[in-house]
Amino acid sequence: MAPERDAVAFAVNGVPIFGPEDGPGGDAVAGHEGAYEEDRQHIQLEERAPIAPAPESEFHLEACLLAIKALDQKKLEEELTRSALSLGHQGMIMRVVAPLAQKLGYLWRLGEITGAHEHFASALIRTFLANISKPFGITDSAPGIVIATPVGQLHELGAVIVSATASSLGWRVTYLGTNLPAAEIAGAVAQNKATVLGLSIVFPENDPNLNDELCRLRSFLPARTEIVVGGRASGAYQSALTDIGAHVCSDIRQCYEVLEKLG
Ligand code: B12
Repeated sequence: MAPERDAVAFAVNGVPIFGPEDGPGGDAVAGHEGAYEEDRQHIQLEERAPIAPAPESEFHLEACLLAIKALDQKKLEEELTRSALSLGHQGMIMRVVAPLAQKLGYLWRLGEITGAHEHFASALIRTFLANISKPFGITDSAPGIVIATPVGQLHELGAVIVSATASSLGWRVTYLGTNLPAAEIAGAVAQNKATVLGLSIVFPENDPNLNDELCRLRSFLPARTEIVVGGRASGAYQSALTDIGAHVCSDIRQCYEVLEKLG
């Protein structure tokens, strides 16, 4: 039961003085636990600290970060391989690679790593995931998925992570890379007889053309093609995504659930 938020004292002029839990953001923990119904504007931090990983994956995450800070390609490959061996393919994606990509942005923003570290890590993770996804030996009868980012979306890791996820679940993946116009994406869906299209939307959150581009893309696709969308900026295009009937995934765990349902 949540305690009442009463004044802890009164000033000489009768103005109530509240405890620190009533200061801006001070009741975040209680709010998180559901103890209070928040009735003030929520405080939005510019960039959320990544969710803490499970203890066994934290070790791998830290080791990868050290390798990235040292720009040590061999070490990073070794650490990613070690995490795949100890956590499995899905565990490595969900508990090491996905939080690692998010933590990179966080550290970059703090000035703890540079753009060079970020490019180094993105390039290596991309190749690593592409290589590790190959041994799954997908057959022609497997359900097909095309994965891309729409025009103006240049960040690739979300799409790469989803491609690796889909192939680990037995999908026949056609990965198209980034920044592709609607007609090109729809053409690839038709050519490879894909039943699902996966789109990653990461940055920017305010592209005035993207809503129309998404609607155009829907109109080029067969009605039965399911569209699955994720990425940190996808919420900014929610109304267009609702209009086109997209399944929106807020994280990689949800991506697994949706792909398992559609497969
Ligand atoms: C790598 C990276 C870069 C690389 C990209 C290289 C490449 N080849 O992709 C480089 C260095 C080029 C770059 C450039 C820039 N970047 Co950048 N970048 C990143 C970083 C570290 C990862 C990006 C990424 O791919 N994320 C995708 C995944 C990993 O994360 P996610 O969006 O949360 O998605 C999760 C789920 O939603 C799901 N998911 C994602 N996609 C999909 C799709 C489907 C279908 C499904 C089911 C699920 C799914 O999987 C993810 C894992 O759980 C992010 C940090 C971050 N938090 O993302 C910053 C970040 C996105 N970048 C940022 C910025 C500001 C920039 C620049 C403007 C910097 C600059 N001043 O030049 C430029 C913009 C370039 C442009 N025009 O777009 C900011 C954006 C802030 C904002 N306002 O939104 C971030 C958040 C960093 C930060 N903390 O400030 N970047």
